[in-house]
Amino acid sequence: MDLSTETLMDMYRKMRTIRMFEDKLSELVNTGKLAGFLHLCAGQEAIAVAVCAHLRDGDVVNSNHRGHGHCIAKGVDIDGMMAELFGRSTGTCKGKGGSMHIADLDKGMLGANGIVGAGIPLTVGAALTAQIKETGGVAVAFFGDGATNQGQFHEGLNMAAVWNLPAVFVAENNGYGEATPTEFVTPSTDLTKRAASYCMRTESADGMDFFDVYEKAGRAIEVARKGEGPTLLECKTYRYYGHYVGDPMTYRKPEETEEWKTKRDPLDKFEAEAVSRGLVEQGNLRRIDDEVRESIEKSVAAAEAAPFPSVDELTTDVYYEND
Ligand SMILES: Cc1ncc(C[n+]2csc(CCOP(=O)(O)OP(=O)(O)O)c2C)c(N)n1
Ligand SMILES: [Mg+2]
Repeated sequence: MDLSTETLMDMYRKMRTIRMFEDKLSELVNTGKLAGFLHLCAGQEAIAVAVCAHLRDGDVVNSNHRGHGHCIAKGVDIDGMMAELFGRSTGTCKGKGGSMHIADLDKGMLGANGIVGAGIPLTVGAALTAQIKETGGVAVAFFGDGATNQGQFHEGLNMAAVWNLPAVFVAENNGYGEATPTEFVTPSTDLTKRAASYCMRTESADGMDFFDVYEKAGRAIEVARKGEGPTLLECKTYRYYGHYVGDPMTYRKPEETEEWKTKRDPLDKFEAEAVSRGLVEQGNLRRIDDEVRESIEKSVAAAEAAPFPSVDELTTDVYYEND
């Protein structure tokens, strides 16, 4: 494996930040301190971090409604994100986007998206731009299993394949779309089969295993960067929270969730492997835990103290003016 101790610790820090960010949001909503409709990605951290580890500054990602992890993995600042969720003017989008519309173009984060599947054609467009301008850039779409039943998925994959675009389509197959099990609405739970009709290369990874995703995403991104076409990368995973914060979760048994949490947790798995191979020291990981916890607490305090956008901000950043 080509990962240094320093890089591994950085990967762990990012995964731990996503986990603690999501756990904190759940607590804030449940204690009435934060309002809004939130979809948390705890359990799915390894995918975002392992994929984004291969991306460069000029590369871009598109996300979905469950997008906090993708933002953090692509380098969006958590203070800005927290303030955004609190609707404050210091937020990533000046408090006017919220959870499902966080975008940070400077970081190559083209946006979370509340419309299931909508990040896919945006990714195709970004990949086409990279191809035409010969930037060597790669565009990545993160989406769920449910999105693979959308027309946008099929149209997007078709176009990316026909034009041999530098794109990677990352399907986070967490077994459910809202309360519906994947097998109830999708003929095969092996989503890579869907790429066959577009003659697209595929990779299938254990989304709970950072190292597996890292290896397969690395190949897919390298192929795209070399101009050898797109890949559909399926990552099998699980979301620990419900579809949204407040979901009563009557459609799945608590034992099922418990099994994933206790036996397949991506952070535990990463730690067990990295420590047993002598790549990182456990004490350093605990130090990172403490630092991340403190940074999340600070981001909440700063967000709560920040002002709301003023009324004259209402019509700014809404329409693009061509000057
Ligand atoms: C076009 C569209 N249809 C329906 C919805 C309502 N909706 C929001 S999330 C979701 C489920 C998405 O499931 P999946 O793609 O598997 O992502 P997950 O929530 O599991 O991460 C649905 C149906 C929507 N937002 N957009
Ligand atoms: Mg899903």
